[in-house]
Formats: sequence, C-alpha cells, structure tokens
Amino acid sequence: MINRRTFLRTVSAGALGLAGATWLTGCGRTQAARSPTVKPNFVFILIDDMGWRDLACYGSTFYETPHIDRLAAQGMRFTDAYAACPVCSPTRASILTGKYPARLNLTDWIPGHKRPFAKLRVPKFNQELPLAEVTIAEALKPAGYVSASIGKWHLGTKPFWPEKQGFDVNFGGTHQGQPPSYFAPYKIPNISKAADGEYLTDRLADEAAAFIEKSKDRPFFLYLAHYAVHTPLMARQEVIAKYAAKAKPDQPQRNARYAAMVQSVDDSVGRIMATLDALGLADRTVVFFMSDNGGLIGPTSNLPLRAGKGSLYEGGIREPMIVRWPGVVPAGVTEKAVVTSVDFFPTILALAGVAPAAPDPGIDGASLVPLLAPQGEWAPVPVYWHYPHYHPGGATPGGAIRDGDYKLIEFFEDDRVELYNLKEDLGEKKDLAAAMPEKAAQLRRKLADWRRKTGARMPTPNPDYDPQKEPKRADTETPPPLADAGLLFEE
Ligand SMILES: [Ca+2]
Repeated sequence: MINRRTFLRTVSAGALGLAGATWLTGCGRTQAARSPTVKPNFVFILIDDMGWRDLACYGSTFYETPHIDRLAAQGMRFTDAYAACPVCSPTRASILTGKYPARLNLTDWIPGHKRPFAKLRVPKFNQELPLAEVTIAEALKPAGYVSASIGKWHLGTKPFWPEKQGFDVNFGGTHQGQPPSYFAPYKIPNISKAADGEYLTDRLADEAAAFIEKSKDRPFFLYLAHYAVHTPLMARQEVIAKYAAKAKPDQPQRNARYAAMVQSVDDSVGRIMATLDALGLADRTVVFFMSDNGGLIGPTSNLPLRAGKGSLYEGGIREPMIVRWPGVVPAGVTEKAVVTSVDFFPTILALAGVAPAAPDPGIDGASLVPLLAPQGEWAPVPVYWHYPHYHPGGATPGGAIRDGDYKLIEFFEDDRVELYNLKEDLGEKKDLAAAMPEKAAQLRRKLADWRRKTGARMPTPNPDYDPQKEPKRADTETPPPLADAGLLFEE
C-alpha cells in the first residue's frame, strides 16, 4: 500500500531529480517568463476560520469575493481540500512542516482549554511548534529564498516566533490566536506605528505588498496569514452597511459584519495580485489560498456541509483551496482530488526544486505537482485526522479518515464510529456504519494503523468524570438566530 510518505519520495525522486526548475520545461507549457535558473516565488495566503462555502466561487450568494474568484478562474480550485485539524494552531503547524498534528503532538489550539470533569482526560500537547521542526522558510533558505511571515502565527511564545523558524521578517505574528482589536491600536506587540482607525486586514495587505516589492529581485516566500475572519467580528462600517442592506433573515449566511470581513480579505487578495502584476512577477509566482479550519457556526454557515469549526464533520475541516501559477497550473480547472494541508510543504519544495540534504522520514504530505503541473501520476491516498480534545462548540474527542468517497469518524468517548459516502451524501446525514460493517472495520483499522505510525496520543478515562459539572453541550449544527449571532459575537 502506498502512503503519503512513500508517495512523496517517489514524486520527489522524479521532480527533484531534474535540478532546479528545469522539470517545468518538460511539460510543454510556455516558459517565456521563466528560465531553469529562476526559482518561483511563493505567496501563501492563509485565512483564519474561513468556511468552505464562504466564497462566491464556492457557492456563497451573500459574500462578494471578486478578486478571489478571479484567482480561482486563473488557477486550480480544489473541491475536496482539507485542513489537518478543525482548529487553528495544529493546521498551521501542518502547513509549515508537512507533518500531521498527531506526529507533531500539536493537536489543539494553543493553549487549549480545560475540561476537568469530562468523560475523558485529554492528552497533553506541545504548546509551541518545536524549533527542531523544519519549516518551509527554513527549507527554502539554502536555495536563496527570503521569507516573511505577515499576520497571525499562534505557534508559541516569543522564543518560538517566526524569526526563530526561518523567517527573515515577522510582522504581527505572536502567541495570539486573535487580535484584541481589528482597528488600531491593535494591542499586538510587534505592530507599531498604526494610525488610529487603521484596519488590520488592510495593514497586513500593505505590509505584504511592501515585502513583495522589496524582494522582487530574489526568490521569496510570503506567508500572509490573515487574522480575519476570526472573531472578534469587526469591520469597516460602510462595508457592514452594504451587507446589512442585502442580508435576508431566512438565508443561512446573513451576518453583515462577517461579510464585511470576508470582503476585506478579498480586497487584500486583489491588492497582492495587483502588486504581482505591477512588478511583472505574476508568471513566476505561485499563489496558494487556503483556510486553517472550517467556518464558525453563528457568524457563518457551512451548509450544505455538516457542523463547523472544531468538528470532524466536513464543516469543520473542508476548506476553500486555490493554486495559481500562470502558464504552469492550468487556468479555470476544478480539481476533485482529496488533498490536505500537510501536502503544501512537499509541494512547495518540489516546485522550488529544493531537496533536503537529509529527507525527514516524518514528512506526511504528498507533493501536489502531479495535479498542478500536471506532471507524473497522482495516486490517491487516505487523509487522516486526530483531534483527541473537546471543543467549546460541542465536539468530543475523535479521529477520522477519508479514503476515496468514504469517510469514517471515530468517537473516543463511547468507542463508536460513523461512516459516510461523501459522493452521495455530502451533508453526512446517512450513517452507513451498520449497513456496511466491513467497510467501517477496514477504515477503522487504517485509522488505528496511522495513529500507531504517527505516535498519536490518546485520551484516557477521567477519574474525576462528573457529568453534573460538565458544561451543557452546545448544539454544534444549528446556527443561532440572527439577533443572537449579533449578540454572541459583538466585539
Ligand atoms: Ca482558525
């Protein structure tokens, strides 16, 4: 059986064996803007808590996202792309290292939260991305890349900030998982000199554009990790007014404040694209667009997907994902392959023609080059999750595997599984576990094998378990009424 790791080695041997970017010349596409010696730039735009359905090009009829829609029209749009975790920090770590959160023992958002009377005692997890891990920025550095982390970091305190993980520039990245305010003063320690009333998403776009301009003559890696669209819901008043006027109470997506935050993110993408165009860099810059976990139920709706942030149902983990590289990645293509956030690390290294001196056997991701270039053969592989934690949204500790059309979710509290055929049942409404016991058992075995291989830590029975003292379980699936959503998430 081929797993993501062995597959990576196979692809690496093919792609990287062709030193530098010369492999690109073999795919018969125009090479006018590139030469084998010019390495591509990478712009990785990561949105916080953006749901799968939060873009017009993914079916939203409320939010307006013309720039991101154009990015999709000029590149490849993935329908079945996943975050490796339904919450922030672990997915970020998976992107930067190519390893599953279970392997990194970074399985919940930092610092997590305590549930002393829950049925299960959850395992301890790393409170930072260990410095020994090799990030994309560190891997690209020997090839002459300059790297910037602009925006949210959320992978540890100061000794573990981006500048300790290979980034030459860190603007606004700290231990913080959300900004105290989206309007200056932000109270983010490494953002200074902000004019009163300045809006954070705009400022991050400004800083990103300035970094691109400054780095235009050398290969660069820009990791633009927006704090948006995470709470607190704060946006420009005039944009909120526009969406308030078109919000309909009977529509699942209807929060004007959240819509305005989405629009500002879209504006920032437009700003980045315009900067690349103005500098003549678009043809040698690979742009990735991704979110770190599913949309938060309340501010947004992930329908037709089930549930949202914190859950292993599709609403918590399926993400919008776009890759654009004019002349290499075919334009306007919808790609249905099942991919996950651990795949970015090997993909970026392969596209840069960078081979680590000593390949890390712990890399879980598969290079997406066979899908993107397209070059070589894409061999589908299962995707896994390990979230042995409780989430305030109501989710309980569990794990999951997506293998082809099927997905199995394991619930650790009661040792129960659910099985879904996502091709026929995107909303995960019809549990097939009882009807297809052999399929369920087969996927459960694969999930258990993967946990063993990655060293995943399991929760244990809690001797202090007291259901009376447990917080009342929230309904994870039904959005609150409009008025409540406003009250709950008012800044
Ligand atoms: Ca998040």
